[in-house]
Amino acid sequence: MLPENSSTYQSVWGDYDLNGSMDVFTPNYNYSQANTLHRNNGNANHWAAIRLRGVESNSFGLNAKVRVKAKLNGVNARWQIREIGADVGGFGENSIIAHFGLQDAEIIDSLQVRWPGGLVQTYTQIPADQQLTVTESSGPPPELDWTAPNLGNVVVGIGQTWETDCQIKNTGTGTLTYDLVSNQSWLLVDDHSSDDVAPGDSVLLTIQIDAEDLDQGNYYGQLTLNTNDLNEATTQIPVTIS
Ligand SMILES: [Ca+2]
Ligand SMILES: [Ca+2]
Ligand SMILES: [Ca+2]
Repeated sequence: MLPENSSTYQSVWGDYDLNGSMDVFTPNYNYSQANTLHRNNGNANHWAAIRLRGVESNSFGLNAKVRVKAKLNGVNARWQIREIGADVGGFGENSIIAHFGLQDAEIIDSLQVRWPGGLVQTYTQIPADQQLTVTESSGPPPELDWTAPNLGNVVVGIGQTWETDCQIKNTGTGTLTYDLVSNQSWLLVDDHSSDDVAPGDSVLLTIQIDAEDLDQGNYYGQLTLNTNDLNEATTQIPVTIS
């Protein structure tokens, strides 16, 4: 993996490209030699990455313990644990994002974060294959309640616009924060694209497809809804027009 005559004291781990597989970076102490990054092309196994944002504790969540319980190979529900640290050595540090390999598990049964100050946060039924941010909070949890609009095959005449409404509701007991992002200039979300929703409240969004400047043909886009409801943290909605 390392080039010949490479001079190093250590390597560090992290999933820099978020493909679910850990990559290795080796800093070189000899200035005339390059550092090396080994990109791991990975495999089909499921995974999860947990990033911490401390509020009362230190902001990286150093010394926090992250535990994940999942049924590996469909049978044994087992716990795995990572302690967030920055204590590897003098030439580099491992990623401070807790990374878990989950084999065939598509769902995390239980995620538990124990902060250095003693606070414990627990979440259940979280989809695998994503990076989640857990913010230190003793407050009650939000609960996203919405139905993703079906935008799978919208027929919009060239030169025309089309729109639909979509309601985002918070049926939980803590504030819901969301962010709805489009990856195409012809796919628009009105000015509530990012907001806070108080418990019991809801927000009505307008999603618009603007084909005014498009040529005849098929177009593909995607909306992504990010929220602080951990088991519905990311929802992707494919949008196709013809
Ligand atoms: Ca990777
Ligand atoms: Ca939820
Ligand atoms: Ca829900």
